[in-house]
Amino acid sequence: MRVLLLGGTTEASALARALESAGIETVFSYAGRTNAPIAQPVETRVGGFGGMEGLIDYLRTAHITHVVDATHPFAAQMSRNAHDACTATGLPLVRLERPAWEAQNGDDWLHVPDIESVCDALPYIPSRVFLAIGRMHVDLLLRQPQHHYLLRLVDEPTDPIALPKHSVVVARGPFDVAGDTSLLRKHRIDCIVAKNAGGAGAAAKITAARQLGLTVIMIDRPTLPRAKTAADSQSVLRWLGHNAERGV
Ligand code: 3Y8
Ligand code: NAP
Repeated sequence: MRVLLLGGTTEASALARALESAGIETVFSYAGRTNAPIAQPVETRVGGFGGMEGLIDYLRTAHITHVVDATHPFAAQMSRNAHDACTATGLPLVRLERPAWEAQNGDDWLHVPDIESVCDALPYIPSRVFLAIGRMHVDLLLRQPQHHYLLRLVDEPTDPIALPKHSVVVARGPFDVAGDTSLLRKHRIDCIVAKNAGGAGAAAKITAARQLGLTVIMIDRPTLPRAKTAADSQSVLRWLGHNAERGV
């Protein structure tokens, strides 16, 4: 058995530790989006595969027998490629999925279907907005230049940020409620833009927003192809045990 673990999330790192402890041969895969991704206790590869075809080639040349998609719920292209490549090769695939966050008492959420819809949900009057969606989609907010944006990025930005009024905080999660509460207070934030990432690593800002009575513009998840899913590491290990006779 040789598992390809498509990673880049808190849950993927926890699963890598569980697979290593179970003595299951594993290759952890990063896209290579950050300068210094967290080291993993298993063999690790960094970089894209070259689309679905490149992934199919990789699965064959690397003698992969099982694929676990533990990527972020917004890493939709990777999940689609993994689904299509496993369908084409007949390799077993499971997706490690963390439940979406659900609004609780005291939450003030505005749901938007995708990142492109965030702008229309922002208030018109100049506000102070915590844009907690990384660096890839910042330019979409240029249509609302009147706000002051707080950006939290994993690495120092290499290109200038086009938003006329912004501050940058460089930090890698997982984050905690005390830290996010003081961040929101220090920057006098009025509203937060967040992806419905689920999981614990990004949830602190949602809890802090509830406690501070702030509006959250919540971006709903993209739809992914149907696949076998698992909720935690133990379910994946059971799935691997169940499928041990296939693909070896
Ligand atoms: C490269 C691996 C671990 C994984 C930790 C989780 C938690 C902290 C919270 C906020 C939101 C955001 C962002 C975020 C979080 C975890 C998890 C998570 C959100 C690393 C990592 C990689 C990435 C890529 C990066 C994206 C960006 C998104 C920042 C490592 C640290 C905003 C998503 O500069 C860039 O290009 C960054 C790109 C994709 C979204 C974007 O579009 O900018 N994650 N994040 C992975 C790879 O190369 O394959 O560097 O070690 C992983 C983590 N980020 O093991 O502890 O599990 O969700 N990541 C979002 O949720 O909105 C930050 O600030 O509150
Ligand atoms: P994406 O848009 O779904 O994928 C774009 C391309 O990046 C893929 O087609 C693939 O390139 C490559 N790629 C993505 N994940 C990869 C992986 N784990 N290993 C190897 N190649 C990968 O992905 P994304 O949203 O940019 O996310 C990139 C990484 O950051 C993923 O590991 C994800 O788990 C992590 N992450 C993303 C977010 C987020 O908000 N999107 C949040 C936290 C962590 P090829 O087509 O060339 O194979």
